[in-house]
Amino acid sequence: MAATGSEQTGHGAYYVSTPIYYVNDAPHLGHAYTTVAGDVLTRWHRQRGEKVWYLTGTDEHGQKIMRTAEANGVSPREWCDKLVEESWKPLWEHLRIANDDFIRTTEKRHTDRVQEFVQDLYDRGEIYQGGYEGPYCVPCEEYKTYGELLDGEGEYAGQKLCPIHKKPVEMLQEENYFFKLSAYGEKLLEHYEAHPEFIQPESARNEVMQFVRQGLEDLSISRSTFDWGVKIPWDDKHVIYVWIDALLNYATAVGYGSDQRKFDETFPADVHLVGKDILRFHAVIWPAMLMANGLPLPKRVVANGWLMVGGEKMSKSNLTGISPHELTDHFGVDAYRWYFLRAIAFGQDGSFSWEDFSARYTSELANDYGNLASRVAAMVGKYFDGALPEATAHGEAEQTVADGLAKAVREADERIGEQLDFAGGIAAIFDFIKQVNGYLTEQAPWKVAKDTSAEAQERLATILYTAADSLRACAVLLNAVMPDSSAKLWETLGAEPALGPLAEQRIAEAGTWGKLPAGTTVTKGAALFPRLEETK
Ligand code: ME8
Repeated sequence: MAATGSEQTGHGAYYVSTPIYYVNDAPHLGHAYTTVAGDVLTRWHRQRGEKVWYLTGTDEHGQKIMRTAEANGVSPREWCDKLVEESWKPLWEHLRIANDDFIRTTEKRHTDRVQEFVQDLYDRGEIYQGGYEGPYCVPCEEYKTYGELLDGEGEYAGQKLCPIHKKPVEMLQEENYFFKLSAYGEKLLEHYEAHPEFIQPESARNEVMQFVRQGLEDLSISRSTFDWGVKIPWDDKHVIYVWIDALLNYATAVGYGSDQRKFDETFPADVHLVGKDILRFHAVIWPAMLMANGLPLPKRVVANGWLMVGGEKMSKSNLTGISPHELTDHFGVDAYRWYFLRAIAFGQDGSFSWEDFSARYTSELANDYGNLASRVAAMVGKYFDGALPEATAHGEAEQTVADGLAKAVREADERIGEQLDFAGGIAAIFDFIKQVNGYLTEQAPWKVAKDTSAEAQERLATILYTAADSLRACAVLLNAVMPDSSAKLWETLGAEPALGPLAEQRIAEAGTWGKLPAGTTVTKGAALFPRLEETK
């Protein structure tokens, strides 16, 4: 975990969260998808010069984790410790996730505050004791309604199945505590109406509104049939329902009840990133809990679509053996971060295929981008001994490139930074790369170089400067998505001594033409995106 948001003082951090993931198993491509998206968003905002707080973590209580640990013959705590340290944190480091904090729901800083929050709701009369009976899905950790259940077939014939997990539900009957969720339906609808951006994308907003309009039931918030959880403070025969415990991580991790200053400058979240499966928890239950407690609501809950393999939602059971490591071994970490955001419109479902990844890698990363960088470095080396020449003959063709860059910056900033349209923002940057390639093909510097007249040499210098300054901007714009290759390119261009560290380059200035000063030392390093080995 590389905490890059160093100066976290003052007011108003841009606060982004991922779901805290269940640690019943190692992370898969779906978890990494949401986490990489959050990382790109937060790195982008850091390069806008904003203060940022990026939070991820793990959800460690509840029946699902307890049963998995039991099945593996260890205590839930041992199970979680091992997975967090050996699988989750290492994967995030490997993928260059620059989160500022990692919260585990078994930490005391969390559990104490969860108890306080729930006690406070109880004192306010928002919680009462009652009984409930209904079908429960342990993998979802959620009571289901009878209407949404599927009829089992084959090995599950005669049983009712969870529509998400396609596994039999269990009938639960319990005396437990209830949160008066039903009292918040109207207030939630008013909030959705007044803040159309609160739930994104639009399809997700519509689904939630329709659900709330049907009327909300009170929510059972405790369990007494097992004990792997946070105890209800006034009745220790019960543990707090894992979802109430989990949602509160967004408050406890940023100082709720412990560091008021930090809490005030960070909470509420600007963006809660979630998958579609857990949208209702974040867009219905979580804001109702906050309303009940008099706390401010998050600005946006943004749902990503499903990553699919062979048309099925990707999860442990149908992962077909592809782990994030298998992909990064072959394509590299940067390409991995880039591919899923580039290939799938954020918010929509998308199918992963090795072939599509290979094809895009070769055409966009290796050919369009990587080749451009190595050709330009090679020509500056060959014709100018590696010293970036001055652009003294800046003409119409160069101005068109400069205009193209300004447009790419505006579009990428709006799409990535504001709309979370990662695919659209990355496309704008790669369209610019194509434009620069087209410019080089037209200007053919390798032909101009053959003419030794002073005029031709000035043209040659201008063409290569134009391409190099374009690459300078690409390194800045792609740093959030592909930090390693951007750092390599920054080094190739000899930019750091003149312009300072890459991470400190501002998005707003990336489109200012001519930032890379003439005279920098351009070196031809290893290929940014080497050709793929034909192993698959
Ligand atoms: O739900 N496609 O944890 P979880 C896209 N602990 N995203 C996917 C995905 C897929 N195929 N599979 C998983 C939980 N995800 C709770 C959250 S938050 C207070 C508690 C991502 O381990 C997506 O973000 O089941 C989804 O919402 C999340 O992983 C579910 O992770």
